[in-house]
Amino acid sequence: MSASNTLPVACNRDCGAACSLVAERGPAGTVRIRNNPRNHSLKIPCARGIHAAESRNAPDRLTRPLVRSGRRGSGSFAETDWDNALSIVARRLGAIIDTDGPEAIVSFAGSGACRGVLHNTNLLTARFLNLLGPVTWLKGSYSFQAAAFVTPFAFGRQPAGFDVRTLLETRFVILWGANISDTRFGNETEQVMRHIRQHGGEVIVIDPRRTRTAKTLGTEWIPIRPGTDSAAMLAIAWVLFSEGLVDSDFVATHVHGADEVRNHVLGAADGVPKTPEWAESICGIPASRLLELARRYGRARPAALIPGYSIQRAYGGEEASRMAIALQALTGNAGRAGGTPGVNLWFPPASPPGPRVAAFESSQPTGDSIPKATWPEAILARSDSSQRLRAAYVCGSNYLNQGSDATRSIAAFDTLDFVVCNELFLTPTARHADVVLPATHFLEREDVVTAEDNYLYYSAQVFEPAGEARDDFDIFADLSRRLGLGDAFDEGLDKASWLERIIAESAVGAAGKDAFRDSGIFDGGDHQRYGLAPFISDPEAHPLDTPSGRIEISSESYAETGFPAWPAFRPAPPSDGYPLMLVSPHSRFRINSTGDNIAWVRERDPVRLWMHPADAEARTIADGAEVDVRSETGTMRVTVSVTEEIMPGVVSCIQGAWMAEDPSKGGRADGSVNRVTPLEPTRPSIGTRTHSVMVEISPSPLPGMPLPDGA
Ligand SMILES: Nc1nc2c(c(=O)[nH]1)N[C@H]1C(S)=C(S)[C@@H](COP(=O)(O)OP(=O)(O)OC[C@H]3O[C@@H](n4cnc5c(=O)[nH]c(N)nc54)[C@H](O)[C@@H]3O)O[C@H]1N2
Ligand SMILES: Nc1nc2c(c(=O)[nH]1)N[C@H]1C(S)=C(S)[C@@H](COP(=O)(O)OP(=O)(O)OC[C@H]3O[C@@H](n4cnc5c(=O)[nH]c(N)nc54)[C@H](O)[C@@H]3O)O[C@H]1N2
Ligand SMILES: [Mo]
Repeated sequence: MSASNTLPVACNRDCGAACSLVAERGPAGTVRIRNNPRNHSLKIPCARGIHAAESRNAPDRLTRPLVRSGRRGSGSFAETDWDNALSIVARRLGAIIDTDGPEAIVSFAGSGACRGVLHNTNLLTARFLNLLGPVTWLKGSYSFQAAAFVTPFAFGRQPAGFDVRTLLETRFVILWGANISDTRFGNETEQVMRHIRQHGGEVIVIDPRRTRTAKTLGTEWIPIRPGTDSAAMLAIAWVLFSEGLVDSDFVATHVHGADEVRNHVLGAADGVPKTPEWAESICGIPASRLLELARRYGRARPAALIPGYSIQRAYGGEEASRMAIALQALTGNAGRAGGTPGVNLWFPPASPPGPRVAAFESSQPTGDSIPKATWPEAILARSDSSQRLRAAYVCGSNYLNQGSDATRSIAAFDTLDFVVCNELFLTPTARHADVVLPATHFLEREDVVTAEDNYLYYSAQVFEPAGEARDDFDIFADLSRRLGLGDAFDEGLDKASWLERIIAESAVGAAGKDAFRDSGIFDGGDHQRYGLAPFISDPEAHPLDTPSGRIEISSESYAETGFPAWPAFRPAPPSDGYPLMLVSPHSRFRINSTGDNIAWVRERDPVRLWMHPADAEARTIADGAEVDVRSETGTMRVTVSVTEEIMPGVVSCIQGAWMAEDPSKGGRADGSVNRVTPLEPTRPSIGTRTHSVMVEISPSPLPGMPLPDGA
């Protein structure tokens, strides 16, 4: 650990940003974190990075290995030493491999520390488990499964991402289900939007909630019913086609499938023109407002349409992602400076490459996969067969809390013989493990951190590990040796040597390493990257690797999935008796469930169910009351906030609250929303659809009473 009192660090969390910060050590072990003064002026870190020491120093950090001593999930554990804990893990995993093969082990790696080059919970877990053989892994993404699935049909493998600085001169932006002032999508986006607004631009926010983005950056808030974005977008396309607002020159040279989309939009195919009136009854936006928005959008040159991930974490979310791309292609904005291709701002599957950085190598596990969105079903389906899955390795994730249908998730874990979890805290998932191994916080280790934009960051070690906590790297290296794999995991090099090597082989280079360690920042230079640029400038010389070589807004290949070639609105299946729609967005102060146990976070973002006054009155529910939220899947109890910042007919509860220990035994209103979200995915991508859940809400019978069955 360096002796200096001011050290560069970089936030290693999963928001698409990666912020360079400096940590100043003060008297008596105090540490103050602030923005790195050498950052570009557009870069603003968020409260989670500035307050990272709150989680490092949290009183409930795990400091010793734990071995379960009571029923699974009961929270009864005995502390033990590392030698004993690791020998149990090695013995249990080894025995399962001997009898059932590595296939019986499931990797539950996750995004807890996902931006580190060395200390990366996804990569380290994959590297270790790969050494055991073809283990089973979870395929797909909770974040952007539908978007990642459909985007290659439109753009092929060409990166379609872009730097947000390309939008500085843009004066018309639609943030479609994108709450960027909370969820960030890079650390420049908020400032770029502020700049656009200050220079007279329009920033339109389409969201069922009047978010902080709508309030502080938006010039207009348009509420929309969740899961109906593709209907509103189709109506906008209807106006574009009907009023001559399609950029026919761009379409003629760069776009495939515009005729099919037009036929669908005008109703030639099914006899239903997708007019603003048609859309109004579905999405709740008045037809006149849609018409007027479409005209302004169609005439603005350039216009940036920026979807959030929310619109595709919904039933039929694939088609919302496809329509966002189609609109930007039809208006020529995909090819115009300051326009966008209609993909998300933070889009790992399609980001243009950043600075070269050597990897601590690890491929995806080579065994079979099960879809991430529906993993409990896959485990339960096999539980009585010869292919029974027997063990889970959890690292950097809180799957029991974050996957849909918590009851099924717990039931699935209960069929496993052995669960091991590397964690900083006793999360609901860790509580269901047999062995819990205390892991370090990112401020307790040195790393190189990657961003989605064109930078690399250096993160120094600021604190000693809490108690006996160890780096995941060391845990896996030790386990590998105990499993007879020698130094296959670390190749005989320690962490410091790996980092030297990684930095030397990166764009930083051996010559630049001292400056990098000193400033914390390596600038890749070009911040006007636009992944589609070569194709846009010369589509004949640089065709996309789609079948037509062009942007395919209707796709014959997509039709092979069983859904229409063109994007079409797909309503969520009816759910009798559950009239309200629930969304579960991401909290400003947490990262998913990370931070829910931190007092600092809880004070700032208490878990509340937002409900419109009209919906509350109809159910005689008062502000501050405890309510039961019921879906076909389950029940959760939560405190209500009656507010006009959500549209009628929709309720909202931020995701990520930890499930209380045993809610059936009495009443803590934990607001853990995945008690009510269904496992039935959106298709064909098999993605989660946590933003289109039908619920009914009633006052809790008596505060503190047990929840009804199915909770
Ligand atoms: N502060 C913070 N930032 C984060 C995260 C975090 O947990 N906290 N998580 C990170 C991760 S892992 C991800 S994947 C991203 C998630 O990014 P998103 O998926 O974009 O984030 P959400 O908060 O789920 O939704 C964004 C907004 O969409 C609205 N919304 C919900 N459903 C719909 C809909 O059907 N249509 C429309 N138009 N709007 C809808 C919500 O009210 C919310 O305000 O954020 C990343 N950034
Ligand atoms: N209802 C609903 N559910 C959702 C969503 C939604 O919008 N609505 N969003 C979904 C999305 S987009 C995502 S990405 C998932 C995220 O779900 P998860 O991937 O489970 O992410 P987190 O909840 O942040 O849990 C990460 C855990 O990693 C731990 N951790 C942090 N650093 C380290 C480390 O260095 N080592 C180890 N071993 N552990 C570490 C943290 O303590 C934390 O418990 O949730 C999904 N769930
Ligand atoms: Mo995510």
